Amino acid sequence: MAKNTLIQKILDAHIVSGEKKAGEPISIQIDQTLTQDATGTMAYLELEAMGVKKVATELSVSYVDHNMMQNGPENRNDHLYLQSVAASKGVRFSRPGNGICHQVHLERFGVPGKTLLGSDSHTPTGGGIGMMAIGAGGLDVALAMAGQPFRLAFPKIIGVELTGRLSNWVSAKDIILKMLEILSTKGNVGCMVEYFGEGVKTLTVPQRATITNMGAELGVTCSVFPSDEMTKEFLDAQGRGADWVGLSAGPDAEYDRLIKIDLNTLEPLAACPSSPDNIKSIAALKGTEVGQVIIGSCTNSSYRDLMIVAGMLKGRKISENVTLSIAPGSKQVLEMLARNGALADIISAGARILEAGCGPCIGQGQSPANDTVTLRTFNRNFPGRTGTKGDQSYLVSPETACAAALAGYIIPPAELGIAYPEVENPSQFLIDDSMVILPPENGEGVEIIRKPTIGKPPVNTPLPDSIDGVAVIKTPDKTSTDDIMPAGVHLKHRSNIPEYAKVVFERFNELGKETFAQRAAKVRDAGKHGVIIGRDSYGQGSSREHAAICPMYLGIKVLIAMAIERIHAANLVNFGIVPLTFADKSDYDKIAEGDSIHIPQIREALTSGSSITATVIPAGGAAPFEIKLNYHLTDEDVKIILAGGRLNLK
Ligand code: MIC
Ligand code: SF4
Repeated sequence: MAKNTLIQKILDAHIVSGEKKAGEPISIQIDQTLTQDATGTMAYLELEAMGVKKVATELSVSYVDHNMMQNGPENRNDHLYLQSVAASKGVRFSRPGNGICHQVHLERFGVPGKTLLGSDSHTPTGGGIGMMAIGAGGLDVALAMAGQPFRLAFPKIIGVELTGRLSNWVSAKDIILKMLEILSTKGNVGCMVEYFGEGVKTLTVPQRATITNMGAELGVTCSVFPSDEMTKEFLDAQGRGADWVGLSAGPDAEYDRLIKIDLNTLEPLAACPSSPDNIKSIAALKGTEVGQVIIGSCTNSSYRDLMIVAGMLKGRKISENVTLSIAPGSKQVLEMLARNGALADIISAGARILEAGCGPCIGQGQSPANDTVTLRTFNRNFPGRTGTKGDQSYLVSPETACAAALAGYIIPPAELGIAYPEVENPSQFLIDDSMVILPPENGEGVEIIRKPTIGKPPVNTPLPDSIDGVAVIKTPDKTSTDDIMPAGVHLKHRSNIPEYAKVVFERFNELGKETFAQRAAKVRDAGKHGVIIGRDSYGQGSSREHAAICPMYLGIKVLIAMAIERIHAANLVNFGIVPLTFADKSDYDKIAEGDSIHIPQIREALTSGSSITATVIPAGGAAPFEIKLNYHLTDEDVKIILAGGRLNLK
């Protein structure tokens, strides 16, 4: 049992209810929230539906960073809604062009020791500055803005002791890729990670943030670094020294699990297609031809990262066979590079400069050609996320990415034969918050702008007494929320559920056959209940609650999987879909798409906490059989599910 950890200290300062024992339900007070535009429109529509007049948090910021292509009116309609609703509810609004929510929040708003809840799975980036920063669905963030505590399970705490120092050309990204090799993306639900040890002192805040950012890929709730002299230096340079407090674990801290990483022994790594935990060394991949390199995303687009890249590119040209695109993390980063001349070195080398935002990371342009290797400094390489079917996307450090852009193939950056660029931590960042619009003291008179593509949050019906279900789809291991609700060209429909619901599970649709949406709607219109059958680690990846809302809209009532990831499970509950798991994992193999699944008296079972047995009637005519199902729901979860979702509970 963990004791005297930093995570426990922060939890102690914020706990509202519950028992401090791993796995037990607790609730914590949330100090700050963040939303981004792709999840934010729904979150604020939900906040409005709850009748909230003004947010109750210390600080809430609404960012625009995902939907910026403005291909058609939808994106700008979203921005106008977000800007006006922010003014009306007391939320700060970070305008398009100001940067990626996690990068900007770290620079301008993060405070050590505070809690941050964000409607984006990479909110844990804030752990780099010593925050307890957690990703959640939009509805949970709306509830936090309304002043309600956030519900989670008391974590198992994984301690990671860092010793030594990174060698030149080895990057913070390689530390988190090492963690992914050790822990994988599966089986870490309910854990939090705490970094400590001598090696921590050698890492700057942006480097720490790269590591906490990709904790999301481990599936842990959050990752936290201590707040030390490095943190103070960063906050001082951001003109926010007054926000600093020192924070660390007790000298006798104990962890539920201990991992040790000697930074001296690390080498450049890559997450190979198509999972962030498919790790190989760059040395082993040497010589692989590369067609595209992109540097950016909330993982690796800080001033430090792009200065290293600029130093590598200075006076050189990129390979003829590669395109190199660079998306800076924030206006602060971009403007500093522009003013100190580094941007000129980048442009001169042949890079294509994108605006400060998520861009290609969420499939907004820059899809690679077919059968081409793309090297990205991003955090996710789920199949098709680039916008190209069958993509070969590798996740690497900025150093490794830039080396490949120069060479045309994968090469350990140290072997390029160029000097390692020394980058000084700025003693003063460029501070200009003019792109963050402050809300008026009293926003009641503000008119909320609703263009025609701004819909309403759909509401579910209460859970029926029994499930008369049909298995509409059976999905493989690690089905991600990108598989459930694709982003890319469909991202602009986030505020329009009937439109977006047409592409649920698009990746699994087969040409010439009925789509998932059509099959689910048929089941629903026949008065039956849609069931999804999932495998291990179902719902990994993004926090998008659309992965619950759109299936719900199509009549899905139950998910049965081997294991369900934390944020997605919470989103299912919030929208009244029952998350169940197989008691015997081998039952997964016995069920086929189209089978009937009957769960008698499900309401009664959930209410009394008794076990659930379902009867499966195979569509092929084989004999019916029974399967046992488990669930891990709090009393509050059951109340929400019975009502058909949180919005039905007044
Ligand atoms: C992502 O990286 O997948 C996203 C887009 O940032 C999502 C949020 C979303 O789907 O809008 C996330 O990580 O939560
Ligand atoms: Fe944006 Fe990509 Fe970060 Fe998600 S992971 S917030 S899409 S940059």
